[in-house]
Order: sequence, then structure tokens, then C-alpha cells
Amino acid sequence: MKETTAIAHPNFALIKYWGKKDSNQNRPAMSSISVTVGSMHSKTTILKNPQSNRHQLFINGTEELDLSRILPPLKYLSQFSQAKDYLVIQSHNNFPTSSGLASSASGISSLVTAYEAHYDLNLDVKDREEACLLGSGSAPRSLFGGFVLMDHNNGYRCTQILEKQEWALDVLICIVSKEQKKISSREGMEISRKTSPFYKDWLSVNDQHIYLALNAIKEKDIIALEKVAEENCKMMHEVMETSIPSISYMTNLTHSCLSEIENLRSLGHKLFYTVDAGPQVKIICDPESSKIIKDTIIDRTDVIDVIQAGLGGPPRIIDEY
Ligand code: 2P0
Repeated sequence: MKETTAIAHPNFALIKYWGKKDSNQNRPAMSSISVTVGSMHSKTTILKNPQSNRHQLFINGTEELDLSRILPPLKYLSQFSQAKDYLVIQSHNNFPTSSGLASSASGISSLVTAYEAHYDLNLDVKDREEACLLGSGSAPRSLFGGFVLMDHNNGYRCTQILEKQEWALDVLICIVSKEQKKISSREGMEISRKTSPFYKDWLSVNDQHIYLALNAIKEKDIIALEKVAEENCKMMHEVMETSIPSISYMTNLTHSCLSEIENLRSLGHKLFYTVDAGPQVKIICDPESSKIIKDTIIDRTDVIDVIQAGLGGPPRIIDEY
């Protein structure tokens, strides 16, 4: 039986999306800028489900009964394929799932890529982006490698700002915890939108942060990117923490990593951090400093691991019968 497998990488936002304009259609309320991450990936295989009258999703071998993320993209894509098939979807992440490492972005973008190839759809980029967006607000960014802008003023279209080889920074991921997060991003965003007194400021600073980060990336200015990315990250966590109930994804160990990053910077290393909806610390750095950064974080904190990931490219089909 024909099966198709695609690989897609997660992406980490440097200018973040936290809050929806329209939760029914999963429309972000702001633009975002991300880096696509190498070495980590979701690998998703699809095939026709011969025995069932429903789609079945398996994540890392375990059946996931909540199909709410995948049904809207599948419904959208079936307009193009005209297929009435029910599918078996097997997705494997080579990194911890649902712990703030953007598994939904790589999972959904690998599914959309596999589906398109399985049915030979040859979609317009905007339809591929729309299918991803219906599954996860950060997923369209994983359709591209390198540095990516998703512009909410332009129909959520994504643009690649630089390809990965154009500015070969390194990405290190400090694994602080492998536990699944207690509040999903989706729930957390809604709580923040409705209750945080800083949510309005968060929305209004977005254009300026996008402008500064775009320029910093185009100029390959790591210090300018550090300033705006860390400022944006801190603001998002303030919005989370001032929500009612307060949402806190960072732990003491997250803060220990951030202190070590400050120390390394004071020693002249070029690096900055970002933290998403989970405790993990992502470091973007000059590759010349990768080894010392990794060794220092491992020696001086209790992190589980530091993954050296580099920048990633777009999704790809790896196996087609
Ligand atoms: C981002 N995050 O821009 C932000 C930063 C987490 C913190 O997008 O509800 O899984 O599916 O659109 O994309 C994570 O949330 O949420 C996220 P949905 P998603 O990367």
C-alpha cells in the first residue's frame, strides 16, 4: 500500500506569537519571526486506513485520540485532493513532545508536506501555509528553512528572510525538563488575551519588534538581534505571568541557565536566549562559542542535556512508494 513520509523541523520564535485574533480559525493576533532548527525533527508517515471509518493518529507509537489539531488541515487539504480516504498518520519526534520544543509546528508541517506529496497536489505556497495555520499558529514557519517572517498584516504569509547558510549561527537547546507542559499554549494564550493587563502593550509593540529583528537579521547583527529577541521574550513571559491565573513556564533551572548566559556574554561570547511555552532554554550563538557554552551550561547547571542543533532547512519527503 502506498505510504508517504515527510520530515519537518521545529522552529523557535525570536519575535513571538502569543495570543489569537480569532480562536475559531486559529489566526494569530500578531506577526512573528522564527529560526528553523536543524537536527531535531518530526517524521510523519501517512497511508490509507483500510479498516476504520476515521483518521487515526499515532504520536511516537501511541494513539492520540484528540484529533482537533489535524482535522482542520486535513479537511482543508481534501478540497484539493478530492479524496474521501481515512488515513493512518504515524508521527515520530526525535525530541521531547509537548514540552515547549515546538513539536506541533514540526508535526503539522510534516503532515501537510506528506499529504501534498501523497496525493500529488502541487499546492500553491499560500495553500500549504493555510493548511498548516489551521493546525497550529506556528506551523507555517516550519515550511521554510533559516530565518522566517510570518506577517499577520499580509494574510499570514511567510517569507524567508535568510537561508540557513546565509547566516550560519548555531542553536543550542538546554533540556531543563522532559515533562509535558501543564497548560497548553492554546489555553495559555486565551487566558493571557482575556486577563493580562499587559496584553494591549504586547500587541502594540509587535510592529516595532518585527522591524528591529528584520533589520538585525538582514544586517547579520547578532547584538541587535539579541537585544530585541530577549526583550520580546521577557515581555511575553510578563504577559503570561500577569495573566489570571498566572502562567509560569520557567523554572528555577531555567533561570540558572539564563544567569550562565549572562556570565558567558560578559566574557565576550556572542549569544542570546529565548524561552517559549515550556522551561527549555534555547540559545542562538556564534558557532565559535558553541563548545564553551555547551560545556559551561552542562558543568554549572543541572540541565538534562544540551542539544547542538544548528539551523534547519525546509521539510522534505524521505520515502515514497
Ligand atoms: C511561537 N508559541 O511564536 C509561540 C511562542 C509558544 C511561545 O506558537 O494554538 O502550538 O496551535 O496556534 O503554535 C506555540 O503555540 O499554538 C507557539 P496554536 P502553537 O512560537
